[in-house]
Order: sequence, then C-alpha cells, then structure tokens
Amino acid sequence: KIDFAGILSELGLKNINPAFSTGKLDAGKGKRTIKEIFSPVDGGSISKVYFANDEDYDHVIVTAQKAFEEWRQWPAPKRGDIVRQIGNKLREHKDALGKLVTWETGKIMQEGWGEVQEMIDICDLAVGLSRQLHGFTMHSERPEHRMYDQYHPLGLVGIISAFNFPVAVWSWNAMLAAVCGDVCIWKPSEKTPLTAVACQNIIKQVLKENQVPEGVFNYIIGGAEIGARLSEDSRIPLISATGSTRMGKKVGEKVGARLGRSLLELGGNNAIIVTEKADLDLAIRAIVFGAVGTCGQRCTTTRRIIVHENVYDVVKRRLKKIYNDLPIGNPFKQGILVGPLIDKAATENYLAALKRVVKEGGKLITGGTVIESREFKTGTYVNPALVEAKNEFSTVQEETFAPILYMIKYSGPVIEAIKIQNDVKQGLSSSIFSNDIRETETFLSHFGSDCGIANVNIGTSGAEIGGAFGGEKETGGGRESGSDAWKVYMRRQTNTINFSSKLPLAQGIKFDL
Ligand code: UN1
Repeated sequence: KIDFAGILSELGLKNINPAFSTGKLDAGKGKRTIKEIFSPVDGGSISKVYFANDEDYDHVIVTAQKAFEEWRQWPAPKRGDIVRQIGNKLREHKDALGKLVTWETGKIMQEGWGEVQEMIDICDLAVGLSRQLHGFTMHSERPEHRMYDQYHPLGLVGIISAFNFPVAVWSWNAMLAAVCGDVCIWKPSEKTPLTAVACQNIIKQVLKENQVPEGVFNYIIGGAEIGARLSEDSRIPLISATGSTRMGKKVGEKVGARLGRSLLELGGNNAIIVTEKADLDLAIRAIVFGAVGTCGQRCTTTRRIIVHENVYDVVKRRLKKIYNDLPIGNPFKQGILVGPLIDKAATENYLAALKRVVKEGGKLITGGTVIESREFKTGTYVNPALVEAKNEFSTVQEETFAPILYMIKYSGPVIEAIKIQNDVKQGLSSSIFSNDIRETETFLSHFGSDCGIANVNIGTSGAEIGGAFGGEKETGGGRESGSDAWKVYMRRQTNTINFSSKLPLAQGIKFDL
C-alpha cells in the first residue's frame, strides 16, 4: 500500500503549488492559470500548480541575477558543501521522491528510486569537483613570464528538462552549475512540474540553514513560452535543454541568434548490434531492459537491434517469447517491469508510428496494442512492440518516444552492422554484443560508432553519472554529468603574467619605439 497523502505531505506539496521558487510575490495572486496534474498510473489527480506569468518570469530572473553576484563570491568548496548537504537531504527523502517520480511519470518504482539515486550520485561527484575546477599551466615562450588558464563562474543557467527524467536531468545540470558558481533557472516539463516543486522543497531547508542567497536555485513552471523566453534572454549565458530534436532546434536557433551558449541533449535512435560472436543471454537481457524499460521513454532507449543473419532467428524467437510474457501494469506494484506511457497523446504517437511502419513494409511480430480493462482505464498502458523493419524506412529513422523495437538483419562483417547503425540522423547511444575483440575494437574505433556513447556488452541505456552524457549529430552535441562536462558551466580565461623588467613581444616581433 502506498501512502499517497504521506508522500505529498513529506515533500511539502500543497493543494495548489507555486509557479516559481523565489521572491515575495504571493503565489496565489495575480493572473495565473492553474493546471491540475493527473497521474498516468490511474488517471487520478495528484495536485495542482500555478503557471508563471510574464511578471513572475522577470522577477525570477532579477532575483537570480542578484543571487549570482553573491554566490560567485563563495569559495567553490563552500559551494560544494551546500551540494553535499543537498545530497544528504535527497538520501533522506529518496523513498518519497522516488515514489512521486513514479506517480507523476509512470516509470516503475525501481526506476523512480534509481532516478533519485542518480541525483545523489551527481551530488557526490559535484562535491569532489568543487575542489578540482582546475585549468592548465603552460610554459611561456618569453623569459620571466608565466601562463595559465582558469575557470570563472559563468552566470545564469537555464535548464529546460523533459518529463521522462523529471528530476535527475535537473540535478546533473544544477549541481555542477552550483559548484561552478552559477545560479540556475529550471523550467521543468509542464507534464511533470510537481517533482520540481518537491525538489525545491527538499533543498529549501539546506539553503535557509546555510544562508544561501535567495535565487541560487530557481524553478519556474510554464509551457513552451517560458522555454522560448529563456532561450531569447541575453541575461542567461547558458541554456541546457533536454528533449526532442524539434524542441532543441528551436532553442538552439534562439540561443545561437544571440550568440549564447547552449548544451543540447536531444533525441536518440539507439541501436544494439548483436554479432554471431555475442553472448546471447547477456544481449537479450540488455535489449529487453533497453527497449521496454521506462516504457521506451528514455532518450537512451534501445530503438533498433541490428542482428547478424546467423543468430537472427534465435534472437527473434527469444524476444518474442519474453515480449509475450512481459509484466505490464501498475508501476507501484513489485514485479511489474513496464508501466504506462506518459499520456494518451503518447499512446496515439505509438499507434500511429506502428501503422506507418507496417505501411512501409515492416512486420509486426508481437505487441502494438493498447491495454484496456477494468484495471487499465487510462489508455496509457500498451503492449511493447517488436517489429521487423529496414533501417531506411522513414519511421525507423525517427525517434518515437514509446516502446517500439525494430529488428534489422545484417550479413557479412561487423562493419556492415556499424554502417547501418550510423545511418540515422541521431547519435546518442550505441552498443555491441560480441566476445570478439576485433569486432568490438572496430566498433569503438574512429571508423566505428559515431555516437556520444558506445558500449561493449552493455545496453544503450542506464549510463553512470561519472561519464560525460550526450551525443552527436541531431542529438545536439552537448555533454552533461561527469568527465569534464563541468567546463561548459564556466568561462575560461587565459592569463599571461610578465615578471621581468622588459616587454618582449610574442612571435619575436620587433616594435622599437
Ligand atoms: C534521458 O533519458 O534523458 O543513461 C536520460 C540513461 C540514464 C539517463 C537517461 N542514466 O539511460
């Protein structure tokens, strides 16, 4: 039994929740629309939220600007200490926040908790990073000169996040940005604003206890118009956006027009290559988790498998058997592996894509139907689909945010499979299953996978936060999370210092006055 009222009260959610996080404006005043948020799990109402108006937007930005002036004066390890405490608060509320994620998105509880764990992990990474924001030192060509580069706080960071990872994506950006000395303005997906309000409520006490200036962590609830305003706003040097390629192109264009910086993490069309040398037990497990996990709504979801002709039939048989038996249902129930899609519109997209691919010559092997019964009245529960298809079908070339797995056959050496894999517009995640080092190294080489993530004997989804996360081509080129992804949140400065009594010029230029 889930104590829903308990979750709302632990996370400080009210009957109607504020449209933004800062300032003295009473969230109930002024002209604001109210949106009721319904759960994809059972169609029931969770809570309500105000949408921000124009005045709210300006208020948040001005508060954030003021906060930045102060926050950048805090030593980075002190900022890291705030993030450490935020991580601990998330540990305390992991259960409730994970359940709210499940409630609002429909992902299974294991994944709801997993998402909060990802937030905790990035906090830990950011704490260490707060003492390691280092540049290089170089040797100058001039005598008695010193050269180095350093990283300074950048300013305001706009974070536009998607419904499918409603809280983790915020934390990857916000925690790094915070230790870098930036302040964040988070626009969560309008489909999942309550988890955002909950995050703010969780961290509120830490911010207050430590006298962190008001406006270092902000959220603002609204639709696409808020995203557009953030993108056009030259007070915001960096916009980090996660979502569809269509959305990313709009954001990228607007940010580009003012020569701002953008970090784009957009659609994927991720494939797993299964060669004749694959350990099929591992491959099948990875394919199923990658394709039906989160009901096919991760940007890293496995959308295509490219299977060698000699093992194709056995892979198809085994997948069909598993697909016919998938535990689909209420994501709060233990043992359920596939929850609902986010809303009815997603179900419609799912059905439309299946119809299109069949028209193009694809063959539906199993699944592809909506589950309607007394238990499932929402129209959001579907049977994941397994489809035999060709890579060149226009439907296969697109990312459909639903559990459709396209099976594609290849023959000949692994390079043929890699060619098929790369022959899409997106470039996020990829993987190969093979125990042959020649095949796996070819896949990882400069003429191998063209994706931002390339795995061996691991599926396409479920990346750890220690690595840089993101992809190439229409995926947008941005990198979040680990490795040196923090650099995008700072401005770099090169410094040359002369401690000699002369003024020699670089390149040996003579300029005698
Ligand atoms: C996303 O779907 O936007 O690698 C992020 C993964 C997760 C993150 C997915 N760690 O699948």
